Amino acid sequence: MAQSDDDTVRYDGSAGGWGSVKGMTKVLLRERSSPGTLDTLARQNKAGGYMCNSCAWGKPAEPHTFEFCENGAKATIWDLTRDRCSPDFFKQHSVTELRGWEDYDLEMQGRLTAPMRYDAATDRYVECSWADAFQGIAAELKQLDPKSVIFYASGKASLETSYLYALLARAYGNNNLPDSSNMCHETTSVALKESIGSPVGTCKLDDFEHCDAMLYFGQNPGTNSPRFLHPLQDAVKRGCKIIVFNPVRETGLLRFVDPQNPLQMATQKPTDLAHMYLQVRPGGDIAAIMGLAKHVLAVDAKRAAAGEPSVLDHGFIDQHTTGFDDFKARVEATGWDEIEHHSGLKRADLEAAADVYVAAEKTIAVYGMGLTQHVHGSQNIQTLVNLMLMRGNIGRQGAGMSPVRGHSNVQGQRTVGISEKPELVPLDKIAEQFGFEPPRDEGHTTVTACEGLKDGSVRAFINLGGNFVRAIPDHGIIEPLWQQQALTVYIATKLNRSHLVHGKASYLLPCLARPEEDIQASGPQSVSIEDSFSHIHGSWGKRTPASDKLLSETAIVAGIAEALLPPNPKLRWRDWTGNYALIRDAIAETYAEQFHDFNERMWEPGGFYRGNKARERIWLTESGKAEFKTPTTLSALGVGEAEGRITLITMRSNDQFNTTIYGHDDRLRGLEGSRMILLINPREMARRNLRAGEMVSLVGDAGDDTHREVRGLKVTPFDLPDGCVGGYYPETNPLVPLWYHDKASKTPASKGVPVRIVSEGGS
Ligand SMILES: Nc1nc2c(c(=O)[nH]1)N[C@H]1C(S)=C(S)[C@@H](COP(=O)(O)OP(=O)(O)OC[C@H]3O[C@@H](n4cnc5c(=O)[nH]c(N)nc54)[C@H](O)[C@@H]3O)O[C@H]1N2
Ligand SMILES: Nc1nc2c(c(=O)[nH]1)N[C@H]1C(S)=C(S)[C@@H](COP(=O)(O)OP(=O)(O)OC[C@H]3O[C@@H](n4cnc5c(=O)[nH]c(N)nc54)[C@H](O)[C@@H]3O)O[C@H]1N2
Ligand SMILES: [Mo]
Repeated sequence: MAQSDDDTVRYDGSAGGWGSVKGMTKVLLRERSSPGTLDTLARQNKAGGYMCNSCAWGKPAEPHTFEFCENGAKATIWDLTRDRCSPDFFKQHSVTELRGWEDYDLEMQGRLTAPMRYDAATDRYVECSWADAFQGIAAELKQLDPKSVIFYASGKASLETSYLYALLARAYGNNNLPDSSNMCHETTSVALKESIGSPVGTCKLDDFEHCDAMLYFGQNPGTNSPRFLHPLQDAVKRGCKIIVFNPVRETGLLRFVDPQNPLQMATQKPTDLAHMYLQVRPGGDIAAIMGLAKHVLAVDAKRAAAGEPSVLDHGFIDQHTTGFDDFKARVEATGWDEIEHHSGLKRADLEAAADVYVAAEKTIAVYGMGLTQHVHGSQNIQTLVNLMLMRGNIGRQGAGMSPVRGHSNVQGQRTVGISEKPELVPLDKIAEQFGFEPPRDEGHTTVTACEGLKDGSVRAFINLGGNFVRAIPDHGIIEPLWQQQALTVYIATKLNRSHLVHGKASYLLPCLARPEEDIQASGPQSVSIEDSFSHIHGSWGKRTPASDKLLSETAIVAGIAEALLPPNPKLRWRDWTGNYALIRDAIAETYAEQFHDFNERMWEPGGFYRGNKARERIWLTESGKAEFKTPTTLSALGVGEAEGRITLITMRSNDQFNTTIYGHDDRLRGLEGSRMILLINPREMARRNLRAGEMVSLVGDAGDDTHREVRGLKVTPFDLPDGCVGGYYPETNPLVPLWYHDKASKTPASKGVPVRIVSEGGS
């Protein structure tokens, strides 16, 4: 930790370097990881090896000696702990008692070891057989209206499991297949699809070897995708310029010391990453991008007057796009004063950034939750697409849109059918392939599923991983409603809070983790996942399972399906469980163009590419062209300014994976020891008469009549723009209203939450 000149807390070190080695070692020692963990790490993310269970960053065909990062290692070590949360543990602790524990302490109990059902008489989870679990779940589900049951997935389970899970929901009778993506990159799936006809990014990993500039919005690679730091460093060394738009000065975008480079480790002299770092106000990106576009047009006009070549790609715009004239008119009509006001950035800085964009022949736009988690998140993304289209920066090497996905297989789950949107799934093909009529009506998203809990129409929740109740907005309101359900089923590796606020009947079904060996009737099984760049990789688990009572996620899904559904010779649950290659054959039949020869191709180094039409400039949009979408607002926030109101960004620390908290530090931001903090700049502190160390509450200020509050936050001076504060997810989730989400995709607006600060007195 360091105190800067203006007394804000910050980190003076670099991303990577010895800090990352220490961070990893700390978890390695504390987690008492089992012998062989280091072997597993050595195989991580390499062809024929094990694909990390952490983030979805690409896996290069020519990997580094160690193709894992501090946080990927933490995730693997976390899975391979020697600690066990066995049925004995539940004999000692009632569920009501455990509900009083901290989330951190729950997961620290270690791996779940045996299937359990909730016993109301003793208020305990008690061990049961797998057969009893499957029969019990099926009996409950048969009594319910299929439309009242949700099949949620957190984006980790393999393509094989996910495909079966989606079939299970549809054969049972619904499209209620929301996924963690509904809180994450659903904005991308909707906005990119509308604009360029692709729900996923258009880049491949090797595009980063060819780009001249990156426009880098709201994504934090140092913590959330640290293996990205290598391509970023290589790009900068080649002369590529990275322009960052982020309210927080994230260390991972400023300085990197490559832990695999002995010389750099010895000298600890970092590579400076960002060429310009623009601390945009939260929700100010549309305005910032309009500013960039405005300067591009101004430069173009100047060049035209001087008889010089245009900086716009007119050939591309004419042949491949619609809507340019409208967008251009809006940009020209937008004043610099509005742009500066909403973005919080200076005209001169935006012009300098646009000059870099104009000078670059090839540009990649990178983004994450800073763009997707806003009320006008779709417009954030679509305005960025517009800027890229102006210079033909989509559909050629070294250029394109690069959303950085979260969970390790979240994109893949959508690819193979986990989707509440029937139009995204080849339902006719499924009907033909499996001889049942899949439902055609729209299923529930995460947000509408919560609304269903509120109005009582949702009666049961099957959870393929995740910690739904902690991850969602308004969790203080949803938690009690969750408990009124007839049934909750949790397929999980470790205990978490969602398991303890169960429905009337509840089952806790422990599964193998991805690094573990999965032996079925035909022998050891491999699985597959899709990374952020639409490449599919095989993954072998080799480690001895945490308990001999664990089943694979695939076997659990098939077990429920077999007990629940009427016999259908085409739904070969038992054969599929016995041999996952047969599931891959079924996937290859449903998605022939993308997954042909799946079983062979999945072992290609670097994975196989399933293709993306937008990359070939074939636009699967309504107009058949790439569409410029004129934004209707300059602010991505859902409410305007008001006296006392301030915007909260909910953040991830370097010591967490979503709701899993590894520790209470946030090394790369220089923060230590507590997650109950409120980050705020000294100017805002002075304006609001706040002292460093003082305890405050945050109170929701979204303008509805629901009271939302989080107490006990310690005021911590931090370098942020005016008008905003930072707090951690999931602790501050009770402040995010359920209805406060992206207009088009319903992704909760977790980066632009309106709140007020209330002093608690004392410090
Ligand atoms: N170690 C670790 N790795 C992870 C995860 C984890 O929790 N821990 N989570 C995984 C998952 S599921 C996901 S989705 C990804 C998430 O990875 P990211 O997309 O990086 O998500 P966040 O860290 O939530 O926020 C990203 C950045 O947005 C910035 N930001 C906030 N508001 C704005 C804004 O209005 N505009 C701009 N331009 N920037 C803004 C924040 O300061 C932050 O640096 O990471 C994945 N990887
Ligand atoms: N305020 C706010 N809210 C947010 C966000 C934010 O930035 N701000 N981010 C959102 C985002 S991007 C996401 S993706 C969601 C995350 O929401 P979820 O995906 O639902 O949550 P996780 O915390 O990733 O789930 C952790 C649990 O998954 C289980 N688990 C871990 N590994 C495995 C496995 O291999 N198999 C199975 N079956 N289970 C496993 C463990 O029991 C663990 O406790 O949260 C969202 N919520
Ligand atoms: Mo995510």
